[in-house]
Amino acid sequence: MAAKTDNFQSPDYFNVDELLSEEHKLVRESVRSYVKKEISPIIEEYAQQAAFPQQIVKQLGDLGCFGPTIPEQYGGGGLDYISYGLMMQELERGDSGVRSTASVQGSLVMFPIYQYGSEEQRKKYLPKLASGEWLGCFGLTEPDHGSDPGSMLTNIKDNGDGHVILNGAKMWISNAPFAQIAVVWARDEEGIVTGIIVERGMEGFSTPTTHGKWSLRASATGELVFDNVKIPKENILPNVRGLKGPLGCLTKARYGIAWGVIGAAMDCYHTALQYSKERIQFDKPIGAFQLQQKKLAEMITEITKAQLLNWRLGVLMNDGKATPQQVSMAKRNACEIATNICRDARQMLGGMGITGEYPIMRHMMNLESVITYEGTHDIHLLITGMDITGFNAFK
Ligand code: TGC
Ligand code: FAD
Repeated sequence: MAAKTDNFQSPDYFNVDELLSEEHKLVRESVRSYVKKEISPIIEEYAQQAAFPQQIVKQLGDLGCFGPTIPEQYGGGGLDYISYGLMMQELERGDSGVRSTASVQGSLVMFPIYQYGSEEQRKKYLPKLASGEWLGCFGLTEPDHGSDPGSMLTNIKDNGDGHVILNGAKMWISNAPFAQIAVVWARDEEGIVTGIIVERGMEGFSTPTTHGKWSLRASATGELVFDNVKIPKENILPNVRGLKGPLGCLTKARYGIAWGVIGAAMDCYHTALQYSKERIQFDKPIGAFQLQQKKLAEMITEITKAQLLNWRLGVLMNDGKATPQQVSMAKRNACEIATNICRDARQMLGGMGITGEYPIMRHMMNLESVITYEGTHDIHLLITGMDITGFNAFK
């Protein structure tokens, strides 16, 4: 397949750019240029082959996409949440799998080590993760416990010699097959959820690859299997206990997804708009027909609403005022509208819409994962439902 030229132009119908600082725009431009140069030309081929483009790990580290909100002294970017959101938007405009790699590394591996780790753990792991020298993964979901991680079975037991013994299995873990370390959530002997850093090479630890995905094909997914893995106690994250530990990480990553999927939606809108001006049927560009204009008008309306919601959420995050429930609403809304936009865009391209000549079908398939992971669409609806009524409809 020939390498692709990327002529993406970002829609900004309500001049949202005026709400951004010069730094925000610079960050966005640098990630957008990177995606045009290094991701768009190759990503379709990797997705078709179901292969992970390993070179992006170092590239994303060099670009500052790993842990952009982590302080610079640990190798992070020291940036604000709007910069972080814009980075995720641009990466996912390229491919959800690329954004996934960055989300997991920054929000689910670096964030817990920074927030819940000891100073020694921060110094040992964060700079290597920030630079892309090491890749990390996050193990919460288990084969029998997905939406309900509080029922997890994976456990650690004190070995009495300064080590714990880890047993259990995690499933659906992004980055697992290539990760040097895993932040794993397991029950301790009191039954309390605890975070622990597991390193590749520890005896009894393996990461089998998950095959056969029709979605996120350019992202590596695997299992984490722990068979009596002996781990030094100093690998336990000392500053958090309970399910709020992993859920706190998810809030950061879900925030990034809310921005990210709008990138995928913008790419599909841009592609469909261009196509509608060029494709002639019944002697007219298809963009001149009302039914096609309805699709495009609704796409840009939803993109614009989501851009404004993301910006406002970013301001709340910067002020430390955003609630996890607000993040859930933004993640759910963004995934829903992005999924619908991709489907409409695909239809606008007719038969060409199902091919790898255009990015739409890839985005569409990717979004089926994104609307499922980090809390399914229905779980986020129930989070909003509980927040507004006070009734818990999960259990
Ligand atoms: P619940 O009793 O509600 O909460 C337990 C404790 O956690 C606190 N909490 C949160 N804290 C921070 N952020 C959040 N989003 C939080 N949600 C809850 C809560 O206040 C409580 O604290 P405390 O101090 O009282 O102990 O817990 P529950 O067992 O009833 O479960 C609630 C539920 C269903 C909402 C939650 O478990 C959930 O979100 N389920 C979905 C699971 C999920 O999202 N898994 C994601 C796995 S990771 C992943 O998918 C990565 S993909 C990455 C990629 O490739 O990009
Ligand atoms: P289930 O929880 O079994 O849900 C099945 C259905 O039941 C869903 O529709 C759900 O909404 C519904 N449901 C469940 N409970 C309720 C309820 N109380 N009320 C109403 N409906 C309900 N996990 C990680 O830990 N780390 C990762 O890096 C990671 N990466 C992933 C990458 C990919 C490509 C995928 C697909 C998943 C990944 N996940 C990861 C796992 C992901 O978070 C879970 O798939 C997700 O949380 C849902 O869990 P489940 O698949 O077990 O579905």
